[in-house]
Amino acid sequence: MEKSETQDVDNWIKKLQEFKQLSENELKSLCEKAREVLSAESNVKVVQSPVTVCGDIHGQLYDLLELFKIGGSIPDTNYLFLGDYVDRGYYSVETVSLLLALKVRFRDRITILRGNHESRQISQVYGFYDECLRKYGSPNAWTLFTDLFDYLPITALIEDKIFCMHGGLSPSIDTIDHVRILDRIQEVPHEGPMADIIWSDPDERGGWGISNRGCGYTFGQDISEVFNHSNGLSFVARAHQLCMEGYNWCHEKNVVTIFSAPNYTYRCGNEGAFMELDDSMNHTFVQYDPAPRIDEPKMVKRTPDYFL
Ligand SMILES: [Mn+2]
Repeated sequence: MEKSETQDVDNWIKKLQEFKQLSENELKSLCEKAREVLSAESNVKVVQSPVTVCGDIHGQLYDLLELFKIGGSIPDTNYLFLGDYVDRGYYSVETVSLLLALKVRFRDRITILRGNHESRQISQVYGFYDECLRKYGSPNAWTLFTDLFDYLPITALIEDKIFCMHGGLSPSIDTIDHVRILDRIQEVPHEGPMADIIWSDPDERGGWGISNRGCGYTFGQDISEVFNHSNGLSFVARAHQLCMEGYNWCHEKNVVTIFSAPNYTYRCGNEGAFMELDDSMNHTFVQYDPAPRIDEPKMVKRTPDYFL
């Protein structure tokens, strides 16, 4: 980037950190730059340690800024985000704009994968479309964002040892090489390997199961063990499910779930967490509580019934 462009992006980052949205023209320019950066990335983004791995954010900008405060800011700390930046929370527009601006400014310091909410179909239903309409006065911003989401990579591989995605494994994928040859530049499909990677969940039942989400599959410990063994992996790291402690090991440490939206939807009472990997690939989980906010609803703790 030229110096003036770098200054523009730095200004956007500053604005967004102050909870100010970008203008539609700035957003258009940001999405063009981000498309260039993301389209150069592989379906399996190679990531090196040290890196900090984060799960769902869902428009909770106060908590994302808190996460950076605790975990270190970019570019001093490297980050890998596992998707679900939008929907549910009050600041989806600013949250996803900030992550994209950081990606454009520091492309080697941050990796952002695609979650099931980074899609046209889901974000029309769970809040992002309405927020774009409210904040920009037309669906243009939502169209810019969702057209860009098609370029997000779908998995990352840290030091050949930790395979990362939003959802989980797929019955149509036995090897990581198989992910590399998928055509990912499209809306999240309803079925097939790309849908499974973005939608699936680990389960206590063995084998493959039907998911009650209507997309993806459930997979048992037998599946995770075989996949990790045949791909030479230590474990799979994914997001997509609320964890009361912010993270949750399952399948005898073959799979870990990371969830970084504390008090999800302002009522779940859960902690957020992220996973720090040092340069020897040792992992540490850092848990955190919701950041104080001035203009969001009072926090009500209640047990969730069902969350996507
Ligand atoms: Mn999800």
